[in-house]
Amino acid sequence: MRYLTAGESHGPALCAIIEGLPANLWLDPEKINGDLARRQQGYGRGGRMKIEKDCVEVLSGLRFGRTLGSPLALRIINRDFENWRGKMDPAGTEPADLEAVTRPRPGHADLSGALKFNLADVRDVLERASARETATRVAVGAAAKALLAVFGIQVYSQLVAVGDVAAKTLPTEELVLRYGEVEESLLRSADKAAEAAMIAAIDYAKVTGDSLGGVFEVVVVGLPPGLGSYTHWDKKLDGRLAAALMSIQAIKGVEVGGGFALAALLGSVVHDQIGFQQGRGYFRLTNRAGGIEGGMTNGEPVVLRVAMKPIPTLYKPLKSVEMANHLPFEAAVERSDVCAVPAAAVVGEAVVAWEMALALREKAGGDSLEEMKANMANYLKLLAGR
Ligand code: EPS
Repeated sequence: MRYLTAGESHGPALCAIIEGLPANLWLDPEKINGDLARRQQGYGRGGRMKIEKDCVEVLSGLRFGRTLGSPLALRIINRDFENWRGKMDPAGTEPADLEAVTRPRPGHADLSGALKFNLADVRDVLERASARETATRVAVGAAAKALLAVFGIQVYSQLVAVGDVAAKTLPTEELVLRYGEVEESLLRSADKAAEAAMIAAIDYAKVTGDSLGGVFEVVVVGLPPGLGSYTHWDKKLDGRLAAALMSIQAIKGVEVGGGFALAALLGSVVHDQIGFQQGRGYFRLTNRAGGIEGGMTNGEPVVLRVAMKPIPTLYKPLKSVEMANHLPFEAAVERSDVCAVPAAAVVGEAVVAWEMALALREKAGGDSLEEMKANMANYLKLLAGR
């Protein structure tokens, strides 16, 4: 199973092609739209989100809501393209008065991208480097979630911090039970006091022309043991999840389970002790490993924490160099998000869902959902006898 995405932020549309979903999976485009809407929410977004109302069109691979086993093609229209006609048209002649962007913004792909691809107009870089691209990844992730749901696997997210304001996160079992509170929160946090403090921090950053990052958590429950593998470096699930999360724009760090904090502790207080119960099988007494040992799921919930840097597009100017004459200038912008950590959490769910679905496809194989289910049932039967 694999996917590709294409699309510029202010071009006509974003697209994705997913190949390798099993046949006979029910996929509701409205459910995909639900996740697209969740990504657009969150306190701290800028003016662009008032223009867009992301909506997926399924162009192939689906017949009356059921996958055919053929590639699924998805399209999300950029409503803002109407405002960029004459500047972002894929065809036609470049207008003589087209203004090139030659002032790279610190913290963006602008400068390195323009040098790497030998592009004179930084817009050629920033249009694709933009986090707008994450809309396609959320659509792809929603398809992966539909597959996971058939096998009782669910993906959740919550915020851990915005800037230096930390929230009390819900432990996994409570997160599942009280997820409605997280979903209703403007900052994906059930901690009301922290939510208010986070909003105040974002408001302050906004009036001072600044931006804020933060930390979010992605949790996956209902996983069988044995997804991923210890046998080779590129099969290790923790590595694959970290790579997927690090590939989201502005992400600077990923922790699995206890993460960096475990490095300071003694082994005897870190490792999750093993228990066994008839009917339940093997389990861990704690979950500091975050559900992954030896690059494989161990049957406990997978818990990942992800750090996002502050958005680099700032109203407050930062020093940069004009590429036309190498003279210094102060980079500032007209429109930006102040904080997009809640949106990034939804994107995090999507890329994690994809990696989990991939690992599940590797384990259960099959060309149809029925074949996949039978293979999975057989594996679970085998586990029940161990
Ligand atoms: C982004 C800049 C802003 C964000 C955008 C990501 O867009 P614009 O330049 O049009 O104001 O709104 O995010 C999205 C459009 C989105 O859908 O999340 C950037 O430079 O990365």
